[in-house]
Amino acid sequence: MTRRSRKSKAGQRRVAFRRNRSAPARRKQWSVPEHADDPTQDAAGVEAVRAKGELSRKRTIVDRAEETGDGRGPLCRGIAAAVRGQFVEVDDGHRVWLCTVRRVLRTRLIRERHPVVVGDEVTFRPLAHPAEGAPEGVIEQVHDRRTALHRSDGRRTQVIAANIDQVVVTTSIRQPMIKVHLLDRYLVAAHAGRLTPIICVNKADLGPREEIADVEGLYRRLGYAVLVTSTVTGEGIAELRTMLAGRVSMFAGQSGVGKSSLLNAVEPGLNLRTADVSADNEKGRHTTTTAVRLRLSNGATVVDTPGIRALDVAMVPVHELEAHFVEFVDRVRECRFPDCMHIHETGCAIREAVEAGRIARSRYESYVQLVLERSAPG
Ligand SMILES: Nc1nc2c(ncn2[C@@H]2O[C@H](COP(=O)(O)OP(=O)(O)O)[C@@H](O)[C@H]2O)c(=O)[nH]1
Ligand SMILES: [Mg+2]
Ligand SMILES: [Zn+2]
Repeated sequence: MTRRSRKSKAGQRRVAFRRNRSAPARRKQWSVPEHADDPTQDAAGVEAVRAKGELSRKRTIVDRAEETGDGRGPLCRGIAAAVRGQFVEVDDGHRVWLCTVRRVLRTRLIRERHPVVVGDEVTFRPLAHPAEGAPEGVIEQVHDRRTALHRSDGRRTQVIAANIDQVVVTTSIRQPMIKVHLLDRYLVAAHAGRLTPIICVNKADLGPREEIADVEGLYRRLGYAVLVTSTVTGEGIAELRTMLAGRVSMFAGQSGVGKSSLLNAVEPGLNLRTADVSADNEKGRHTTTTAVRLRLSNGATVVDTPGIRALDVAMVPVHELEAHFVEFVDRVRECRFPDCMHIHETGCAIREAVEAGRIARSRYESYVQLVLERSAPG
């Protein structure tokens, strides 16, 4: 095996995949022609099998349909687990490949900050398999995203993570202080991306209990799943673990609220880095610097993200904002004007509901903030 690994360093890029084959290949000319006379190739190549041992390693040669026939070797499928600068860590289900991105992909998607984001399904071409360190490759294709969480300032849209099922919008009440408007923006972004939000009120041990109950009550009444957790007392952790099982969940929320700590509590041994919140300014330091996708033992897949202070949701057209505030939806048709923006129009059913206490003022303010910043010049 070591001998063959060294060979791969010398540029024989197919060796890394051949070395696990049960029938030892003896041909010197690895690269051409592709599998034409190789009866074992089909079995090894048809499907992504996740079994243990010898067989499981073969699945790296994934899909015969993806052969390019250009003599450059097989293509593999994987999922972007982390994006670090120009490098993407691609998880093929067994190991992590360090990949660069084919330049044509980078230029084609010029409006996005990076053509590949965490959670993207990619097809990559294996390059080298060094004896030490991660195997290397080049991403040739990014597949269509099933879902995506976006942020946008109106000029540029950034995908925060792709192919996720639910967003765990995490907040504390104190240390740092809750930012309800940020929470509401996450809910809008989740709705717009067709993701299910779960609200997680963490640091329950710090109280104050009445405020926790207020937040919990408000969002439960709106129909959201709300968890109250503490990584100190263990409150709500089992419930959180259950809600993550079998799904792909992204943890979002401002820095220091305990996203990484929650994941560590859900899965002992994960050892994600966490930060102390400085008592002076109540701002968490950014220990999680890039989004990472991790698999947990209960079949959950989680994406830990660095905290962000502001979330622009300009990808949602201003007239569609009301549709993402669930308590507005049934009331807007009672507004006098059909194109009512619910800001200063007379006969506005939304504003009447706010005055009557049927819509929470904090929610209405979140909405107004989003509308006004959109109409602000510049
Ligand atoms: N009191 C209390 N502190 C917590 C809790 N969860 C996390 N912390 C602390 O809050 C700080 C920030 O946590 P971290 O997980 O890094 O937050 P992240 O930035 O959201 O990932 C760390 O010092 C944690 O020990 C909690 O439930 N209660
Ligand atoms: Mg973190
Ligand atoms: Zn109105």
